[in-house]
Parts: sequence; structure tokens; C-alpha cells
Amino acid sequence: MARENADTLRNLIRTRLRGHKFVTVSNREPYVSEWRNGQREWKRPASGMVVALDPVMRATRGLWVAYGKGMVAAPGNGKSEFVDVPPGNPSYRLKRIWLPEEEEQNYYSGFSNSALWPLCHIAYRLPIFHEKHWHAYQAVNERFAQAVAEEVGDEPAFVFIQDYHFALLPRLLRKRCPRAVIAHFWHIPWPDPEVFRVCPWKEEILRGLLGSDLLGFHIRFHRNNFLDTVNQQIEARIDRERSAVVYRRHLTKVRAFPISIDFDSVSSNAMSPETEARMNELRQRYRLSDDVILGVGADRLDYTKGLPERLAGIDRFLDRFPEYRGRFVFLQAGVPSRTSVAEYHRLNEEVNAAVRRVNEKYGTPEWQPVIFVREHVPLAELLAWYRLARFVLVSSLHDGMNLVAKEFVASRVDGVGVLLLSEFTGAAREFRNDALLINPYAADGMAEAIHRAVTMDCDEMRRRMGRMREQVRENNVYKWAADILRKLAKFV
Ligand code: ADQ
Repeated sequence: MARENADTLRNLIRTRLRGHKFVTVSNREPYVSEWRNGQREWKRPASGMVVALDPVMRATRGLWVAYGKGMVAAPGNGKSEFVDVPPGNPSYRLKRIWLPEEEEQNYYSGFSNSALWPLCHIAYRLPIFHEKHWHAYQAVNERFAQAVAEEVGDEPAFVFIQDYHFALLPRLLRKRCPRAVIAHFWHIPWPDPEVFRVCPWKEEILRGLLGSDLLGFHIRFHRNNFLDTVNQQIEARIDRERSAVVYRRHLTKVRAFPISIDFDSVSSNAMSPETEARMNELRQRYRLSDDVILGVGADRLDYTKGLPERLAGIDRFLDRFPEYRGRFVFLQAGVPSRTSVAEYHRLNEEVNAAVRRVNEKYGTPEWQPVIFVREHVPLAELLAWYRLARFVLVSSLHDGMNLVAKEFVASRVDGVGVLLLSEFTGAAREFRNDALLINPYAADGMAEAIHRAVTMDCDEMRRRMGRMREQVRENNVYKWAADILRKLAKFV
């Protein structure tokens, strides 16, 4: 089959989904903006989900419904319910929902990020279950159901719901939009049934999700965990052969669709003259002479991403291989995330302290081993970081997929560079032979893997990177979307 791209996706939509509205629902808006000196400044949020869905929405020219937090209104103007995006070249429409502050706090920081997020990730943080968080979560799912129903009504439509913020939405929509085909994609891991069992509202969550026609996870392992959880918790029939669940006479297909990135766009941006210019700027800004070996990390500041563990690995590397002191630099971008959740505050402090420790232990007046940039770094600049790196280090304790790994691979148009990848990411299933897999809990192993990355010969790097690039080129985000849409089209 020919490789999928924006054109093949548009074609698929034209031929297979004709006459249907296409609606995506997510918590987060795909573009955020602020006003600076009378000018609107746009940013793309640091979110893997947005990276994956924006190209799909451009191709479908659909409607994206999201919580309208990210765009500050023009001075003197009210908030707009509808906004056409992407900025400067609009191809789809945003419908923005506003939430009362307390409700938002309880639904987002509360149930979504203090209960479901730690529940689904094995990172040894206890989930916090509060009744008021759960009530807000239910209320917000109701609000979104109402907002989508206003647009879809009883018209034929495809509604594609994103993530753990909206587990209840599929069932709520089934009642309100009788002709809609409903898909839900769960962007984070699904845990073992014994883990999920502690959730006081587990049955409601499962029933909500089973309102979908199609339910997607990144990898088969998460899909199997979900089927086992349903089997354990509710009266439903599991059809393992068809990978489906029948609950109250409704069939939900449950499949694995590994998410990806727009390989061609990342690759061509990575080789643009702008990226080359940025690489030169970075060399100067951080005094990266040719004999400096650069490692790179880029993450939201989230405890699942294993940042303190990564710093422990770097510490061990400099301890065991002192010959690299003075000529090894690790450049880490960490964008603050979910700052109203206490656990994330603690993490911030922990990361600061760990950076300080490593720098004090090994640094000299001329050299600092870790440079920590606590900022949102635009993708165009991250590509320059990736291109300068000898290796990128992804040390997640648990991660649904991890798109940083794929962006790094797509950016390496020169065919070299090494990916150090946690074995607990979804991406590790695709790169198990060509990345250097690491266990973030084992600092010694990480130090050895860093050593292997900095001493790997060029031929081996090329072989490994070449195969990883082929993997992402073939299995790009358009294939992810096309596979889902083809499945959806079968419901019509
Ligand atoms: P995330 O947890 O957000 O996504 P990930 O897949 O790594 O994680 O994507 C992060 C995105 O943010 C990347 O595009 C990256 O370039 C960007 N980013 C990271 N740090 C940044 C920084 N400092 N500044 C600017 N941008 C930054 C969730 C799941 C993942 C899953 C995705 C998609 O947790 O497992 O891969 O959804 O399904």
C-alpha cells in the first residue's frame, strides 16, 4: 500500500466519509495565544495529542470542540465561541467551551489529573479520589455532550473523542446523537485490572467508554488490559477473536492504533535553512564547540517522564566515566505542566534540586554539565536541539507512546544520532531493536547506555537510525488517522 500522507487522508475522507460531519473533542485547544504589545502571539501547546491531531483536522476540515482556556480574547473584546485555525491559514473550526473556575479545577486538576492520570500510569503516585472531583468530571462531560449535540443533532457524523478527560462522553452522546459513529482514543496507558479496581467509579467509567463504537489504545498490551478490566468488573461479553465488547446489546470494537507524527513535515523542517541557523545560534548560546558531546531531553514537567531518574543516570555516567567531564553537556527542556496540582510542585522542586546537585558535584567555572531550560520551546527550535544531539534520552517511568522519540528520529535527516528510550513507553515496542532501551529505575544501566551512545560507531548509528526513520516514515500520523477512519467507515 502507498504511504499515507495528507492527500491520501483527504481522499479517504472524501470517498469513505462523505456526507458526515467530522467532530473532534478534547480538553485542550490545539492553538493557544496571548496578546503582547497589541499583537496576538500563537503557540502550539506541548501536547502529543495536539501534535497528532492537528494534521488530521487540517485534512478533514472538521470542527474541534475544546475547553476555551488557551486563547486570551483581544483587549476590549469578549471571548469568541468559534475561531478558525490554524492561524494565518485556517482550515478547520474550533468551538470553545467555558467552564466555571471551581468546576474546571475539580474536573481537570482533580479527577482527571489527580485520580485518572496516576491510576493509569505506573509511577507509584497514589490516585486521589474525591467525590466533588468526580461530580465535576460528570458535569463537564455533560456540558461537552450538550455542546457536541448542538452541532451534530441527528445528522450523520463521526465524533472522535480524545483522552481520559472524557470517559463518560461516548455514552452521553449515544443518547443525544443517534446517527453519530463514536470513537474514543485513550492516549495514556490502561492499567492492569487489579490496579484499576481501586477506582470507586470504575463501573461508570467503563460503561461510559463502552458507549463508543470504536475504542483505541496505543498498543495491544493496553487494549488487553482494558478487555481484562471489563471482564472483571461488569456484565459484558468479551469477544477476544474480534477484539470487541458487547455491553447491553451495543458492540464496541477495541483496537490498538500506535500514534505517530507528521514525518515529512518534521523532516523537511529539520533540514531547512532556519533550523541550520538556529543550530548555529544554539552552538554560540551554550558554547557547544565541536568536541562537546550533547545529550538532549524534552518533556512536560511530569513525574511520569522520569526526570529525577534521568538526572540520576547522568550523575552516574559522569561518576563512572570521568573522562567525559568537561566535554559532555545535557540540555533539558522542561515545560511546566499542571502547576495547580501539588504533586507537580513537588516534582519541580525535586528536579531543580537534582540539576543543582549534578552541576555542583561536577561543574567547573568553565563548564556546567546540565543546562535546564524551564520553558516551552517551540518545535522549530526543538528540531535544532535534536539535530545537534549525539543522543536523545527518554526516561519515562510509563508513557502511552512518547512522541519526542519519534520527533527526534524524524529530525535526523543526517541519519545519525542515538535514541535512548525507556522500555516502559509505547514507542519502545516499535524501536525495540534500534533504540538503546533503558530502565529508568536503574541508574547504572542508564549510565552504561549513555556510554554506549557516546561511543557507538557511525556505521552502527546509521543502521539503527535508518531503520527507525523507515519505521516512522511508514507509520506516520496519517496512517494512524487513516486506520481509525477506515474502521469508522465500516460502521456506516
Ligand atoms: P504527552 O504526555 O504530552 O502526551 P509526548 O507524546 O511525549 O507526551 O508529547 C509531548 C509533545 O510536547 C511533543 O510533541 C514535544 O515536542 C512537546 N514538548 C515536550 N517538551 C516541550 C517543551 N519543553 N517545549 C515545547 N514542547 C515540548 C500524551 C501521552 C503520550 C502520547 C501522547 C499522544 O502521555 O504517551 O504519546 O499523548 O498520544
